[in-house]
Amino acid sequence: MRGARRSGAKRWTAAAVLVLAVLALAGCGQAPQSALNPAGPVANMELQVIGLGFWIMLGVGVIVLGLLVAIIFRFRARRGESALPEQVEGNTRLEFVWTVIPVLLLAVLAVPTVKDSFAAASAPDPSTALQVNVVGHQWWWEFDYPSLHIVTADEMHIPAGTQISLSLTSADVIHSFWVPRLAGKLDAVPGRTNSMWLEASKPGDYSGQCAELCGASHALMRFSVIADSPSAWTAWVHTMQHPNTTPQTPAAQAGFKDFATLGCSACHTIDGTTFQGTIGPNLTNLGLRKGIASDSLSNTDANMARWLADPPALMPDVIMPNLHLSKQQITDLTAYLEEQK
Ligand code: HEC
Ligand SMILES: [Cu+2]
Repeated sequence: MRGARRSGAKRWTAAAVLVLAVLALAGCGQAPQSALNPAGPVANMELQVIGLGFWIMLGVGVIVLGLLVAIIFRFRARRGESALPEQVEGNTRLEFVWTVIPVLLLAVLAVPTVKDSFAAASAPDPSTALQVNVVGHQWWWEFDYPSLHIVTADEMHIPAGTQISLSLTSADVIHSFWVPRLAGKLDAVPGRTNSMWLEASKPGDYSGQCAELCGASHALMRFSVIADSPSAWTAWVHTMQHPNTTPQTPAAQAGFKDFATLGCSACHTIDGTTFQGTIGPNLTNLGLRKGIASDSLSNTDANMARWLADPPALMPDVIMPNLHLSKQQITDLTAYLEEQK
């Protein structure tokens, strides 16, 4: 009997240690998409509101649970007690107190929440902010820099230390633009323009994700914000504005022809060429990108070949059809697309 109780206690201790260890380990590892690891002023501001809410809730939790435990012990039935305790039908003063306190706490939370919501909607200095128009598509993001005449997809280069003004909309269903380390989420809604701003304090690669269920490949709708140093930014803008579009190798020359004849140009634009389709991503300087297919595959020749061979196999419901390309066509198209950088 004793032994059984002791091993029961051991089991409980082991379970408790395990649960605590799991909770503690959940905080380990890298956090490329954590709002708790902010990398710019908007994310910092938002983390402060999260922090305020956290401490208020922790305080409420400790007080309420502490009172609960104290009351359970203080008023428990003692041995030999059988009479019904005094029955309380209500207490106006207590009810008043536990209504007013939450109202006050919510009012305290509302002040920075409302203030910061307005502050996050538009860049503090619109005259120096860089404008980027963002369009969500099933399942990729289009980034249009009107002042620079650059359009790209899935990788948004920005200069570090600069405010970026974003205007968000969608070409089909509701998406949500979210780069957790730089700013909170904002919906991209068809027929509407929502605005927000963000800034990366330091150069780096900040990963983002569509945060609104938008169809079969929603989970693959990733993107990156790449914050460049001043020299890297100037170089990127120059390369994007002056793409080298003349195919160099024989394979690339064949790929260039295929691109025109196999229907690719009906959906894709390559700046500096006659390819001006707008249904799919702008592929200018595709070889510069680190990812393809909404940043869900790394940009290697092998992955490009897999993608061209059967896009719907990698991305369910994608608009780009399986064009039943031959091995040769895939090799040539890959050579053509990847050499542009
Ligand atoms: C009917 C329109 C359509 C046609 C035709 C089409 N594509 Fe696409 N393509 C798309 C769409 C839409 C995407 C975006 C997929 C996604 O990420 O959601 C895409 C994505 C891509 C990508 C990845 C781009 C990126 O931003 O990562 C490449 C490369 C590509 N297409 C090449 C081609 C080539 C080469 C052809 C011709 C053989 C072709 N496409 C034909 C619509 C089309
Ligand atoms: Cu989406």
